[in-house]
Amino acid sequence: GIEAWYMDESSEDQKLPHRLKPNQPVTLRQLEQIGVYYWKLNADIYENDPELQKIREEKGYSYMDIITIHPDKLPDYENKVKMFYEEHLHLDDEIRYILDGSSYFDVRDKDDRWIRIAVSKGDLITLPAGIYHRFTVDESNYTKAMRLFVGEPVWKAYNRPADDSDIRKAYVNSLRCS
Ligand code: KMT
Ligand code: NI
Repeated sequence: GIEAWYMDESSEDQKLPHRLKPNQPVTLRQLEQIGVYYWKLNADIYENDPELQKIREEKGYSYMDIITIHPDKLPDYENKVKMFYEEHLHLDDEIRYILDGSSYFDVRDKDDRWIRIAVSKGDLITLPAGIYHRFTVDESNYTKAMRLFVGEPVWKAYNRPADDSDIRKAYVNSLRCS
């Protein structure tokens, strides 16, 4: 399963865990409250997995592709790693299924504190449209992930600040009644 924790404020290497001392864990329930959802699947059978198929049908995840984030596989690796780490939001949910390796998704909580979510093989995670977030590889420098999308993918990222956008307002509003 995934593990999540509140991050320290240090500007050291983004690939390090950045745990507080003592560690301040974040539960799945807390993640759900900010619209982050999680499934555990068997990544060894992703090419023909009825469980994945069921989720895709129920959620309408018609699109998928696979990205390998590794210095030898992804052109312009270090620049892309930096880019993924810019705080941003999207107009749609970000849905990622980790097929191999490990990495971190960071999301802002209701009080604007960073939560770090460690994902690895078999973790399917969804971040809601409008949430401020970022992504980084960890020290392993390797993640293979399936990117899922409802319909034709729109990858555009809106860097913070995007507080006046309708999607941000809708997301912030959704937090009040949950
Ligand atoms: C994103 O949205 O940050 C990415 O696509 C990065 C890699 S997906 C595990
Ligand atoms: Ni994103």
